[in-house]
Amino acid sequence: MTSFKLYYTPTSCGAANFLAASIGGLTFDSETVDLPTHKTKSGADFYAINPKGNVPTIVFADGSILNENVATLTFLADQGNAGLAPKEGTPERYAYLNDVAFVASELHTGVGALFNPTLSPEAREGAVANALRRIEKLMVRLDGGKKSFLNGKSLSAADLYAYIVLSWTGFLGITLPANAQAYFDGIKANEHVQKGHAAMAALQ
Ligand SMILES: N[C@@H](CCC(=O)N[C@@H](CS)C(=O)NCC(=O)O)C(=O)O
Repeated sequence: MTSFKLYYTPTSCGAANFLAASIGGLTFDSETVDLPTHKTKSGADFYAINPKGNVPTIVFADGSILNENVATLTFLADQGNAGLAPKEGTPERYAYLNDVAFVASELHTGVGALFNPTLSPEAREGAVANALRRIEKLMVRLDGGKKSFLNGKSLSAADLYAYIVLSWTGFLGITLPANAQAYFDGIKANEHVQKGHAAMAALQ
């Protein structure tokens, strides 16, 4: 197995990567980052590790990094043993990439935009409506809530990512539609997800 170190925070999108690595049974080094100051827990300048300053960041033994969720989650899923991404070259693989790219480009950006403290009340209203539209699109993929997982069968790295993004609505005071809340609750209650959270909590 490739050795690597994961930089993350317990509530950001980086957490989905910790869960994917942990659920996949990977042995890995990790460190949390304080995003407002861009300092790692041990006090290092995070910009010196990743010039973009964002988590997730995976640093490999040769010093190279990955720091986009589509790539990091897929790498972790492929390295692990939990079937969090389908095999390369299969139709299921492209469907998985379609899901993880949707979460990154639409769901994450739509919900994440609400953390901007400079939004005027009008702009915030528009941003909430936009985030809810993107959550609705997620629910279309989940057949309105009939499916418990994006691929209709089993937990994938795309579900872990969507789950973490949906968790932000709690901090933001946004009420999820009932079907999205049920999807979120189902992923949260998943035994593998629970174990992943416990492994993360043990490190804090
Ligand atoms: N383009 C990246 C964005 C990742 C991202 O937005 N990370 C956030 C946490 S959820 C972050 O690190 N924000 C702090 C910063 O960018 O300085 C991706 O899609 O993976």
